[in-house]
Amino acid sequence: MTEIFEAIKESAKQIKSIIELGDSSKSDSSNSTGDTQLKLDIASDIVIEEIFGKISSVKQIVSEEKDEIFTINPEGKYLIAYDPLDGSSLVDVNLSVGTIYGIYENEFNGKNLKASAYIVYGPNVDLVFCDGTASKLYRLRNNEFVFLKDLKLQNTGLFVATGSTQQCWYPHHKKMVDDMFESGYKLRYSGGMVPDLHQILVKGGGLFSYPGASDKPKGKLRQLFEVFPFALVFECAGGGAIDGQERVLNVPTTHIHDTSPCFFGSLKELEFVKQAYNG
Ligand code: AFP
Repeated sequence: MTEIFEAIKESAKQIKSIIELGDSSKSDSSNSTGDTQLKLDIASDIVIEEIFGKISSVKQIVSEEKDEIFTINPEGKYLIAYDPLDGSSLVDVNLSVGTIYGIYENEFNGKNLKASAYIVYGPNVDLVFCDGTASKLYRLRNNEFVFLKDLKLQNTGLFVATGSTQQCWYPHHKKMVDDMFESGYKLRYSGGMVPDLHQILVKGGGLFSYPGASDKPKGKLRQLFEVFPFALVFECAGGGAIDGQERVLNVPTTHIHDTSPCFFGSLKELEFVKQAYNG
């Protein structure tokens, strides 16, 4: 796992440099789910593929930008699913973006997720690594990642990040969100899940939701590359992650690009979700 952590840190430094080069224009290709790729998406994907392609403990890698799984070392132990540059469309409006990793064993599914990590490229470059017991925050200083603290969620928080298109929300979801605002929660939503979730984790509490809705009944965020890695981070920080009913890491995966409705937050806020979604 140490060489994977080192590879994550090296990839982060190189992707930071790519973002600073500033070419956020569209490429003439699209990814496996039809999204138009930015040159940044492709360049970031190449960085990670090259770095992880040299690690003997890695058996397979799969990118959110691709449809095929690549075998690196058939004798390797770990399966890596990654989103090379989540929220890349926000670069040209100078908002924070991120990279997300899920580190699995045996199979790509929630039950086999052993560790996860994410990087936020913003005013600082922050890295959170979760080994399944603690979610540890590091910050890039003088080109080295320095440990800052273990992330700990309070039982409740102040912020809600409300994803998906509001006109498509189911009535019970809209009522839950309206009730939360009525009771004083503040909206914090940038459209980038990595900084939006990082804010709740660092500020110590709140709720991020990307629900199923009439336009996307299974939500938008992808299980392997986005939902499961953050679910582990939130659980290890003393919070949780559900799909509305159950622990999201228990949701079955049938295809590598499966999505899931997802709610990440402090325990009190997740109770609001369970009440709203379970009558
Ligand atoms: P892009 O990668 O296409 O910018 O989408 C970012 C994202 O996957 C995730 O980071 C956000 O939480 C979510 O989409 C925002 O989606 P909505 O714009 O539908 O709220």
